[in-house]
Amino acid sequence: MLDAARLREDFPILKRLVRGKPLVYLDNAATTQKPRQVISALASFYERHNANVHRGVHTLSDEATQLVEDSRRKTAAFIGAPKPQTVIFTRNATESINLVAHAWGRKFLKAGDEILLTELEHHSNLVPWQMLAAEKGVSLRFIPMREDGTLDLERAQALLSPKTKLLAFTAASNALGTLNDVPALVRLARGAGAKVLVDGAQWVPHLAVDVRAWDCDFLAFSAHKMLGPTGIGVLYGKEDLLEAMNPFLGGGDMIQQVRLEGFTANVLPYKFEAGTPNIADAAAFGAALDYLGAVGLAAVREHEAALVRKAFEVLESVPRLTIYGPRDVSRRGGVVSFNFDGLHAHDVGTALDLEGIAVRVGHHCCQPLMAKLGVPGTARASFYLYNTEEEVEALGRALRKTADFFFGAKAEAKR
Ligand code: 7TS
Repeated sequence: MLDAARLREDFPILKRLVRGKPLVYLDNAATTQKPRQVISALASFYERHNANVHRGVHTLSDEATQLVEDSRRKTAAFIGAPKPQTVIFTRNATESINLVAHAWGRKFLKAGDEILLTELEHHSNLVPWQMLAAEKGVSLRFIPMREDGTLDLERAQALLSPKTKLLAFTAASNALGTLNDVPALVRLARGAGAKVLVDGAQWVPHLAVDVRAWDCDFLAFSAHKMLGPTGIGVLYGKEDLLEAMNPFLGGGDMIQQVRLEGFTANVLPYKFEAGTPNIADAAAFGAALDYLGAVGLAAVREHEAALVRKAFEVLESVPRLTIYGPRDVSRRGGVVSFNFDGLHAHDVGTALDLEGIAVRVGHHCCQPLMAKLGVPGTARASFYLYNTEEEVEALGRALRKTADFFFGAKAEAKR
């Protein structure tokens, strides 16, 4: 069991007041707060080790290089990657996916090929493929979402064919919390001979992952959603695929040799890391991985599942509230999306902010998913290891107050 009260001591921002009330931070799917261990690692980099990497023979440059490579090794261990050089540091999950679209998609896909996506995708795992499709004459197809927010895997089978070159899907939905059956989806793709990209932005921070067990070809995620700094993302790829791909951006560090007539690309992972990388944040990401590793993802998952169960209990007693996504807690992560009948999600978000409660409102960068639900947006509470049952109760109280304010006595009548 995880001791959230003790962990909270590590997060200075959680002591903040917002509008005179203790901050209740329930926007973790957007970004998570940072423990002082990560903040200190960042400060310590600039105070003690700051230099550029891979360039100098001097001590500071060596130390900076070591710190980045330590983080790379920790990242590889965290996701079960066989070798550190199969871990590429990018800016975020979005850039990781774009890297694959450019460096793999442009080289290996041709007109008439198909990419299979799902209706659950974040725009980050949709728009890059739309751009590639427009450029290369590739077609996009979509695994439909059922009414409960889960994927229709029977339809997936029918959508796969020898034309399908890639299945790209999110492991966990940021908008509804749905946890997809990753092994089943990978098996389906393999049956058609397609490569697999998993968008792990909402999975890797919360549930254990082993890329060898999943047998995915690519995995993308962001450090800032897992206690780490902004500006660092990860792309894991199978080594032979990364070797076969073209470089992404051109410039310093990604080359082995340059002549006026051309260049030879560097070895992995540097082939995909052009220019001065985000050294400080990569170094501090190591501290986030240490922190999560010490808490343990099994405990994080158990804690979030308990918070979601509590959220259902509390929210189901709020009048005129619709909750979206699977009802079965084993099929969802720590995300609960909801709407009041006849109220715009922005009004709900503003009412909650008055109580010091931070949630995200809107389409959550999933406009096609919202269109399928028939709503412009939702309000979304998303949990992490430092959230508590008391905070879920505070959310429930604030929502009941909102219902009273907007619906008055009518609210009770409609229950
Ligand atoms: N994929 C999923 C499933 C996501 O939830 C997000 C960010 C991304 C990709 C992109 O991550 P980024 O770090 O590159 O921006 N999701 C959210 C969200 O739900 N609210 O804010 C950002």
